[in-house]
Amino acid sequence: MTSKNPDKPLAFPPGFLFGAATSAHQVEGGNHNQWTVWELENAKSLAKQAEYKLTWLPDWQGVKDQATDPSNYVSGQACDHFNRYREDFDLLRRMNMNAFRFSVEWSRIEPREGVWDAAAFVHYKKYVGQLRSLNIEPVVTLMHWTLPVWFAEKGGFARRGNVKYFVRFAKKVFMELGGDIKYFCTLNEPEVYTSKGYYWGEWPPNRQSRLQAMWVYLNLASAHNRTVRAGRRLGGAWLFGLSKDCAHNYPGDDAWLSRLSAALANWALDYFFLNMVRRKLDWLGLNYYFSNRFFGYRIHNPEHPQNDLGWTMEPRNLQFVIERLSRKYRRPIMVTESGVADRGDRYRKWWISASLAAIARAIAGGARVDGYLHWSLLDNFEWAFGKWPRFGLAEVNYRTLSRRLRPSALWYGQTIKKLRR
Ligand code: IFM
Repeated sequence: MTSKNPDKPLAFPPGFLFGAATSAHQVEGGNHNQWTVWELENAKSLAKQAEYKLTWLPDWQGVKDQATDPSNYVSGQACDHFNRYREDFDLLRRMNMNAFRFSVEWSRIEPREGVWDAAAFVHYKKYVGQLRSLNIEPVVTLMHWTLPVWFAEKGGFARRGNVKYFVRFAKKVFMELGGDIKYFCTLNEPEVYTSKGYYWGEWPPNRQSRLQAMWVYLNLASAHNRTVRAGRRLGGAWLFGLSKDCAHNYPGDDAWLSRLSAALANWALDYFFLNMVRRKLDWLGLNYYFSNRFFGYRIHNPEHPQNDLGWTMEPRNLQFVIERLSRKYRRPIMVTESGVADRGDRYRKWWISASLAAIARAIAGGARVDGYLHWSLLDNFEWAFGKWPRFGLAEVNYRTLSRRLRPSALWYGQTIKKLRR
């Protein structure tokens, strides 16, 4: 599936979705869920830990003041996107985008068990309506890591019996909002959610148990499958997928151990989960940020530039991940996230341009790719790192809440204009 002519001008199929992505908790502001509770409990210690854990970052001096300030770790009003979404959708329009991925916040919709908040649905209906009026295709995520407090207190996804609550929430969303939606994304990055919260113990609920992590992972697969089944029974013409974080794992040499390690990484990190849900996928969402080059069982990446979070950037390898997943699962792929933490906007244009070229090569080689949704539309609350990492096409001033499209965003907008058919 490799392109025969890598120098061909970029070509994308008619209707290809060029857009951006966000998640509710990271941008909306004013939420009350298990993450907001955790942030308030941990802000001081995260700020303190930054003083010794983050000093190795490429731009530590530039981010130090924010990273050592406890208020950085509290999402609070975030970008106030909940109230300013019209202004933000205008940014999409200015960038000539035709798609936008966002999540609906379960804790707003069902703040107490079995109690539905009509006002939350009114809000999301207007929100989706506004996108439609701008001819922007909504891609709706149901679970982007935040949970209502009552659900977390019941044990969240660590209990199989709790999956039914998620399915009930999803059905409610299908019935209330489904009339205007084509693409539903059930889960965002189940592996990151599980490993950070239950294996490494770094995120809520701070568990470190292999057994529990495995159980949560299996329950998430079940949640996806049951949600899609429920959605299909309702009879809407929806297309269901999920967003899986997948890296390009590759051997750095010909040694059998390097090859085996890369293959095992693909299996353990991607196929194990995807094989459980493959029958219930109309499309596969791919979140791409990383490459892992194996020498033996160790990862040693080439000397490429690093983004502000210290992540090595190799956007062109997106092609190989698309080709691998496309060969294995034979589903349309949608790049539901890909981006860089880059407060100086030094790398973003290069990242986007290399990513689009990678996608075009994968398409030319026979893969079906339906969209590229850049992470992220706005600077936002980057979980346990707080607000200092800047992923936005639009820079957000957290004091005044004003937005400004970065130069890379203006370039991306012009590029979309040329590429859209
Ligand atoms: O901000 C996150 C997002 O919530 C999930 N995918 C990765 C992004 C960058 O870390």
